Amino acid sequence: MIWLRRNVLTAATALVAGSSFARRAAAQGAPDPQPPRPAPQGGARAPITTLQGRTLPFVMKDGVKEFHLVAGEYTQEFAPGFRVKVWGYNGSSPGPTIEAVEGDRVRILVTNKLPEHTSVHWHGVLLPSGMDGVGGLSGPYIKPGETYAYEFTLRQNGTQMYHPHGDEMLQIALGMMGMFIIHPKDPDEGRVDRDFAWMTHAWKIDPGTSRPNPAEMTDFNIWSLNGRIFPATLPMVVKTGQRVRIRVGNLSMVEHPMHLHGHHFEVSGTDGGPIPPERRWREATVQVPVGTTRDVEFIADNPGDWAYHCHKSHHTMNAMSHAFPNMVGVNQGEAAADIGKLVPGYMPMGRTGMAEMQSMSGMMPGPRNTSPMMAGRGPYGSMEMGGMFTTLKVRDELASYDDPGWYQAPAGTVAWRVA
Ligand SMILES: [Cu+2]
Repeated sequence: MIWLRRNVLTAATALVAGSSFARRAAAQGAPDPQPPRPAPQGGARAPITTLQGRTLPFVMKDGVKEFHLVAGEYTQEFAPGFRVKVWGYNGSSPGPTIEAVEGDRVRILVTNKLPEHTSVHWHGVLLPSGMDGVGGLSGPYIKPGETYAYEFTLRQNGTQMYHPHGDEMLQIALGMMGMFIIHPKDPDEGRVDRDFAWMTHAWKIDPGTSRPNPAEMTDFNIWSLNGRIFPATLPMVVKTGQRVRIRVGNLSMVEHPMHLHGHHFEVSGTDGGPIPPERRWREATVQVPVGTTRDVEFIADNPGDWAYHCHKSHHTMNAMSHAFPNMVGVNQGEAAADIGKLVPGYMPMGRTGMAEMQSMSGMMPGPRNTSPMMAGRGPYGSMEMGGMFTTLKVRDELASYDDPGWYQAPAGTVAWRVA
């Protein structure tokens, strides 16, 4: 299947998510995956961990927390060797997480380094109409080169977001978005030990190109968590017994059912704020609709390496084409031999499934600047995943929250071959 080879199998390099990639990403100006952070304001509240990203710093000016977002175009490495021209904030897409406390007065300066006007809408934040950032409706646009100030007092807590509200189709498609997390005033309210934030996104980036196509409405091919795709996503590392919150934002065009293995969680919040304990419900998958956020909470009481991923199976794959016939169950034997005479190196694929493509990753040449459709190696072999996939690593003992490596399953606790 020539078209399979050309369109679907886009393997060029073996992908190994590791420290060398993180170092290289840092050297290119991308944020350090888990930078050292000062103690959180106001006590022992767990800070937000934006894996592969960071929290936006602020300065105090006359009792106001002043933040500065810079909108611009950046080159971002979604996975080793796969560079994408994104629009974002302060060097990345998503932009840095804004973290503040209920009751804070915040001033957010926004400088526009884009070639066209923009604005910033504070999604779900309760504020005066003139601060809402809908270009033309609540205020003027920020023209290229200009800096505007948005200033308001936070009178809620919860998981909110920020994004442009002007040429939205293009600016959001190219990556302009970020999380805006407001902690409760009382640090004991909703207290957790680990607090993770993920921003999902869907992109159309044709293999071999680096510009996301903002005209795409439905046929996306790259699915990211905090601006990276598996296996370049970092694991959530927690200690056994810790209370964990995972916050997910969705400003893509598609909903994402986010599934956690090994644990049940309670859905504890939306972009409408925290859900009172008596009204929470238990799930192992939470649907994160378009244009909203979901928080989930659980006790990490099950040591191991647990998959955390969008449950749409096409969202846990990397660059792919959907324009090929269904070859599952089709015997290509004789035709393959005939084509092989004409096209050196041709090999038939897809009859028994597509897992065979995974084993080809890194062996066959593909277009430059893309990522294998299915990738990632675990302790027992290839994982055949991509896109919106990462892991929750629960350990009884931890020296730090750096990746502790693969779980060493106790003897007799791994499924075994019987025939
Ligand atoms: Cu999804």
